[in-house]
Amino acid sequence: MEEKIRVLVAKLGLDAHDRGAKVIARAYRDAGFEVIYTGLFQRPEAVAEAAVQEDVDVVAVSSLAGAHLTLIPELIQQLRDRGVDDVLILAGGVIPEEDVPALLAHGVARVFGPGSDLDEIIAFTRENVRRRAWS
Ligand code: B12
Repeated sequence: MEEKIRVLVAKLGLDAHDRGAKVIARAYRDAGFEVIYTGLFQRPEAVAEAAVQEDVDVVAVSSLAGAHLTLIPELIQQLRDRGVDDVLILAGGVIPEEDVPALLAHGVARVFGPGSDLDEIIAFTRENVRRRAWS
């Protein structure tokens, strides 16, 4: 049987908007992924640690409170510090277009803004996840 893709849906910092994260978590679950949700108000270190402990294939960060340019690069650094360089990192939420290039340069694979189509998110994730089992 094919192994399920494991996704960590994460909320960082003081951002209390959790609807989008829950919508994304449900969409992944309905599509057959294994989903772990961090809950609100997590520090980048805690999310990186959870990604290691849960051995996830995807870290999916939802950000709506404007701290994406600080907290997402910090999370990516924390992942690198733990030797994690093969997970697919996705971001979504209220992220201005002009901030997207900086996030991509840090290693985010794609940013999905408000109104993003859930099927497209699922398809993108499936196509771009780098399964360790396959390498
Ligand atoms: C509902 C809401 C709230 C609710 C949140 C309830 C909850 N439990 O989530 C409440 C009332 C609590 C709230 C509070 C605040 N809010 Co508010 N809120 C909103 C609002 C109106 C809608 C957000 C929402 O739920 N959308 C529905 C979900 C389903 O959509 P979504 O999250 O965008 O998700 C979609 C995509 O973005 C994407 N996606 C999202 N995350 C991810 C992650 C991944 C990995 C992927 C692939 C895709 C993805 O997929 C989803 C489906 O398409 C937005 C305005 C807006 N238009 O976005 C403001 C907004 C986000 N809030 C804002 C603000 C300023 C605040 C407050 C600071 C207000 C205040 N002065 O108190 C507080 C902050 C509280 C805090 N500590 O964070 C600003 C943020 C501005 C910014 N980023 O700089 C916004 C943009 C309003 C505005 N135009 O000013 N808010």
